[in-house]
Amino acid sequence: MGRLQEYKMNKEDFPIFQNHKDLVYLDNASTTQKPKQVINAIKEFYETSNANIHRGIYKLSQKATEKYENSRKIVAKFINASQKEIIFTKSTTEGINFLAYTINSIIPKEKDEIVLTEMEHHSNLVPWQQLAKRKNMKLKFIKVKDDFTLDMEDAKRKITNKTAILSVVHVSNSLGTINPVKALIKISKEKGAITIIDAAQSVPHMKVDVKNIDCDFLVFSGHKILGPLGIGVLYGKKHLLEKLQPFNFGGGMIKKVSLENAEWDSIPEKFEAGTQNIAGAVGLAEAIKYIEEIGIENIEKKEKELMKYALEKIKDIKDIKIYNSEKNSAGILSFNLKNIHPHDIASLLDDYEIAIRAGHHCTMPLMEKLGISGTARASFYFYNTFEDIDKLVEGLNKINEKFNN
Ligand code: 7TS
Repeated sequence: MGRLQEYKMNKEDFPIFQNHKDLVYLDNASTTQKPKQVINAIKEFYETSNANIHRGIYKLSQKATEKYENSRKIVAKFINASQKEIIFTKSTTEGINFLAYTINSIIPKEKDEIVLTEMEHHSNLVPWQQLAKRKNMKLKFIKVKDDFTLDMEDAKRKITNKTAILSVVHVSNSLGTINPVKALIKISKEKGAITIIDAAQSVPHMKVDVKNIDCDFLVFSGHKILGPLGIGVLYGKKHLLEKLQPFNFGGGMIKKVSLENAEWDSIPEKFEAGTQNIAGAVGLAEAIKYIEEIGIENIEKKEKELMKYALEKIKDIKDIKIYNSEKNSAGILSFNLKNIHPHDIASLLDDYEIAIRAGHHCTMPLMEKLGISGTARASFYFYNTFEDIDKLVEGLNKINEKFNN
């Protein structure tokens, strides 16, 4: 068949699949399942190393601090950043909100436009709407073409000398489209804009090198890359993080405090006020080690094969409409069946133990543009199999037989 050798790319390490033997999990864009190595690393942290970090003189606290900082190092290396450029957050959403609250400290007054795309997740839209309202700035949106890719001619028109911020999604969670972020960043740099990448759907699935794409900031969530819930990453270029004002104030982020004033610690501590999700960082680092053992390139390759196979099989289903760019899509399959609401598709597939997502996927403006209320979405990760796709197709055919005959 010429299928990829599966390396460790199977479900063996994932206890959820032992506990749900028939589960066909195709909602990886929402959150991924966790291998036992990640679960054990978190358990081990609490059993052997739990203490608060950066403050204890005692050995246990030093051990916890070492583990936390080592996690930062592992994350940094994974995206080709330096350790000081990695700030732990709660999630992608928190990272973008943090930027929307602090970025004004580094943008020139005469620049008052924020450029996004029509395919942004609400997390990379609503925080900017709020900033625009607070600071009287203007939002502009790069158009999505009929083939579900970005209109780069429109991007060139919309990104101008007035652009303060370009914030774009790397891989669309609704369409799977892989956006040409490097080219968008280059255009924006020429106009002196700050560039932000929402990498929630790219970092877990493909090689992302922040130096290569040359973004100023990049955010992603741990739970979408085999890691635990409640830990995320904000990458920022060192010289910009040094200039940026903190958003959360309190313990752990100061150098010196008097009754009236405070001086900030250096980066990254300046942005990590209060007790951090130490076990979350440890779990995320373990997840990245797991990914590195397989090789992110191998993951990308397998998901491409899964997607190609899925697109080939699914297009023969009666009355299906597909919302993917055939040439340029990550492993996110978006579709509708005639006369059947996407929620009904998801609910009927659930009867066959197939878990997919249905709805607007937190991209309501995109759905409105497409003239639909939502789609059914199957999203893959490396542990998915060709058999999972066969079962999805079989399920969809059965649903069609029931409703469209
Ligand atoms: N940006 C993109 C592109 C996303 O896909 C998501 C979550 C977020 C931001 C927000 O991430 P969070 O970890 O802060 O919640 N996307 C989805 C999804 O597609 N289905 O559920 C969550």
